[in-house]
Amino acid sequence: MGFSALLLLCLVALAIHAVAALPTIQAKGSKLFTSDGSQFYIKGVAYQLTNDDPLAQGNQCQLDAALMKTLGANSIRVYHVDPTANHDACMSAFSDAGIYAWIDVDTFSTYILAENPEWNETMYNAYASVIDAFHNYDNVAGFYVGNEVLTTGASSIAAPYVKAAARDMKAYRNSKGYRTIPIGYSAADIADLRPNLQNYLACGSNSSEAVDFYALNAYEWCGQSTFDTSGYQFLQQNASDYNIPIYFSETGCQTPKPRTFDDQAAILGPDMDDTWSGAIIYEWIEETNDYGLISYGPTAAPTATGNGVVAGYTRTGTPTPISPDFDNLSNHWATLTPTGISMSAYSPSASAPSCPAFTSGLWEVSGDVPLPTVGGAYHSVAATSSATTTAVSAAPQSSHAAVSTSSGTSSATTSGDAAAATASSSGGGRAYNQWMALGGGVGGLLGLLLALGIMGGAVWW
Ligand SMILES: *[C@@H]1O[C@H](CO)[C@@H](O)[C@H](O)[C@H]1NC(C)=O
Ligand SMILES: *[C@@H]1O[C@H](CO)[C@@H](O)[C@H](O)[C@H]1NC(C)=O
Ligand SMILES: *[C@@H]1O[C@H](CO)[C@@H](O)[C@H](O)[C@H]1NC(C)=O
Ligand SMILES: CC(=O)N[C@H]1CO[C@H](CO)[C@@H](O)[C@@H]1O
Repeated sequence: MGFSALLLLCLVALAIHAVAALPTIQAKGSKLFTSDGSQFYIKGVAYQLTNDDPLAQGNQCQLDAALMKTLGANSIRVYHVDPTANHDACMSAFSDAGIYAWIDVDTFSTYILAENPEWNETMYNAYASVIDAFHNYDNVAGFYVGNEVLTTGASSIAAPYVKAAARDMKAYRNSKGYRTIPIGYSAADIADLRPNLQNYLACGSNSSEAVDFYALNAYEWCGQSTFDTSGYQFLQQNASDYNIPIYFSETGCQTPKPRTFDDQAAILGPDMDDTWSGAIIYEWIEETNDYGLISYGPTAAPTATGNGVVAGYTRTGTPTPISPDFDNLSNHWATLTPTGISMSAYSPSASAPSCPAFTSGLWEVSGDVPLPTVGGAYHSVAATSSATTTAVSAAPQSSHAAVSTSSGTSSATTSGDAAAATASSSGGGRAYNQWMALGGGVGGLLGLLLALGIMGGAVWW
């Protein structure tokens, strides 16, 4: 066998490998596309089994990816990763199952704080290291520079820091010659901030300074509801002229049970599929917050340890679907396959929204202000004047009031539950996790106060 035969063999092997890889995801205008030119709609699941990086445990990923494939998922969202770990086994397990990953680049020690926002070199380097670690996997769909950083109008002073992080990570991605993996933000669904935050992160004449996509964690549709009564019609109205992709980065109210996931028919159907790019369901594993689609075994004592048990739940092993929730979601997704438009036939027409004006207590950023540089500060007019001390106790109340306004009178009670669910799961749960992770000191105390404020708010309703 000569050299050229060997070369041919190598080329064939390469070609087979290339066929096996998934087409990559990119943003064009307000839509997501695969590199083979089809519009891409997310059917996703939030995947975080413990505080540790779930993409560093190959065997576990294989077990989970196989069942996610039967669910009909094409995406996962992962909140915390360790850029120094090896992710090859997990990323190929998910790739083989046709599943993309949406990854948060911040973690417990590096996320942007709403009350005391910073965008500094430590954070820059940490976010960049996650992009370095993952950019080479074809099935990385996108990165988030933040999750639910802003939760009140007063905390809008943190928005320029979020936007600066996106600007710098996009520039970093481009400077390294990485493919244009979309970089965006995952927002809490706070009616007070709607549509200001959404517009702010996309606004301005320089698209290098805007996020590549905007994603929303929304729990408005609970039990028997409809596009018109759930509040989704307002989400749709606010997004119909949006110039960048928008999707649900968390959704799936879990009261009342069983979960029916009827909202998927609105998101992935004619009501919304011309504007929205799908949804990620919160969440894969069943744990205290009771949003799980699967479990790994019976509940354990809260203090039990060993055998993969953390905080009362087994978090490794073979996943077992929770019935009927898992099948309900699977049945919906099997019937919902929007095709959208092909990339070549699509000419984006929407221009960037205008930057929202300063409105005291609601949006405290004055239009298209210069963004902070790394290590630099942005000084808004109101940053020194207002609500820093009242923000924690005011937050749950204003989001509650806002949600019931947005959802219409007939569903005020259920939407109140949705707000409580959001606060105690993704908001309160995250604050609690942050407190756990920080352990003590000033950060721990702040986390504890946040957790008590948000959870106390949820109970107080
Ligand atoms: C950067 O900001 C983070 C998050 O606020 C903070 O924990 C860290 O101490 C800051 N680092 C530096 C070097 O200022
Ligand atoms: C757009 O923003 C980028 C990143 O801040 C900057 O490097 C570039 O000079 C800006 N372009 C214009 C035309 O202002
Ligand atoms: C956005 O939604 C809010 C309700 O959440 C509604 O009051 C407002 O009119 C909507 N704005 C647009 C531009 O559709
Ligand atoms: C869409 C769907 O599959 N809905 C089902 C969810 O589960 C309940 C309880 O088993 C069924 O009644 C629904 O038909």
